[in-house]
Amino acid sequence: MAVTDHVDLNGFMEGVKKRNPHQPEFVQAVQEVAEDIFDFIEDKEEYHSAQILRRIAEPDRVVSFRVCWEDDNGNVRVQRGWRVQNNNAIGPYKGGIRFHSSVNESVLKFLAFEQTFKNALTGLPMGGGKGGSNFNPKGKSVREIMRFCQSFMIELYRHIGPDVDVPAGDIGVGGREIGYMFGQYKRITNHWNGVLTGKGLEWGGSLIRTEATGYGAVYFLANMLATRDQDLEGKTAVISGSGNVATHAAEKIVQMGGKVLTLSDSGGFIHDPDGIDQEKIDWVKKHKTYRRGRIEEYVEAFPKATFHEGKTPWGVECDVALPCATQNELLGDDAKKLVDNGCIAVSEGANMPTDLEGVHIFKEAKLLYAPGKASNAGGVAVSGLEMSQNSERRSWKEEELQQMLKDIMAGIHKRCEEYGKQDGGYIDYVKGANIAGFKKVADAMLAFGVV
Ligand code: NDP
Ligand code: 2IT
Repeated sequence: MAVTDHVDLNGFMEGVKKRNPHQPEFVQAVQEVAEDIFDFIEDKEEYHSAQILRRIAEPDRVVSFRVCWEDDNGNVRVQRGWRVQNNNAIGPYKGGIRFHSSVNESVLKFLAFEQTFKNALTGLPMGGGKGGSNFNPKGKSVREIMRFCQSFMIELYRHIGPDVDVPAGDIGVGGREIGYMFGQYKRITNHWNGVLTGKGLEWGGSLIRTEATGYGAVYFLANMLATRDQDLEGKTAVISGSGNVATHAAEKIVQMGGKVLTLSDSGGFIHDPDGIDQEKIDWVKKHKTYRRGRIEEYVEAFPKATFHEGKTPWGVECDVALPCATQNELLGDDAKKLVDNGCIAVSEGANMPTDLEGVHIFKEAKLLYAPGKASNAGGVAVSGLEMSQNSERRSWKEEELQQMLKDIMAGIHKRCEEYGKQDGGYIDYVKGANIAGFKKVADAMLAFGVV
């Protein structure tokens, strides 16, 4: 008899907690997946006896390293860097790099675990990984950021490669940081290859990679609304964050006829009742990226807007909501507020922005609710297309890539529908995404035997 025959969901989670003490984000991500997978594998002995879920929830490896760099005053600074290689059953490890003071092993393990399912959902051959550092880019000069990126790559380069592990951007890591890291990788190895994605267009990057996560989250939202014969025309949207994902999600909402009411950062949120149109979005992009400003300064440029210090935007009445900042930024009470205020759909641009209580509230209210691993997969999908273009040594046209992104998001929606449709027609996107992602990785792992 298989060992796991004796283990129910609670027993499994007890083991995960015991093996991963002080890693609440990782435990949370595993719990959300395990809740669905235990139902799915109940009558599937092959997954039990091969201990597939237990193996996916144990990273292939976690590399942790010291990163020393010198600040502009000549002080030696010491940070910690990591690369979590969670699972490479269906392709090379793939996933972003995050630079933020909150980064630790738990956060990166949760992100690498989620990435494994997300990448499988795209239909492209990519395994799951994630990396980063507790380096805080806020207030650092561009030279300091460059020196940090170079020092980070001096260790990271030996763990990555175009057929091994392909990092990209995430919070605090955009085109500039990818440039510094790619330059250093090339300098150390003398190889020009597709080892990183999110590269500049002049040096191997793909068109629409920058926009892809935010645009994809809105395409996914439109796919969900279509199941209820609705679209975005005239809908009001509440968005959190003001970085890459948030600003491009806002842009696509506006293009599809919606009205964006809010954006935020770690200081609070701005509410613009007139709507944040393309001109205002362009202002935010410049302000946050190049001037590295704060969102509260929006109200000086656009005085009809208000700034709400230290608050998240979920109390603002809206039709649709897109959390696009960070994990656990939308809690149970926030989910209740959204439901009570008549919100009909939530599409996550961020990874695990909604806590478990919030997820359960959305599901009970039968909201159209897409977990990040489904709705924010557009970014990594176009990263996958960047890898293909690098291998082929050619660049595809913008129209081709736009169409591929739309098709990939529609494909993910279909896979979620296939595994998530409930009696009565409600689509449980969390369940659909978890099972579809799991099945693909699990079947590959079964083929490899006990490794
Ligand atoms: P950016 O660094 O461009 O922007 C991050 C935004 O989130 C900023 O507005 C930032 O505010 C805010 N933020 C970050 N941490 C916190 C926090 N602890 N509390 C409140 N606000 C916070 O990152 P991205 O837009 O790339 O990433 C946003 C989310 O999307 C993340 O969850 C990321 O994992 C996810 N994602 C990103 C993808 C990509 O392609 N870039 C792909 C798929 C998912 P502040 O300036 O104050 O720090
Ligand atoms: O969370 C994510 O999917 C990303 N940060 C993008 C990863 C990638 O490899 O493009």
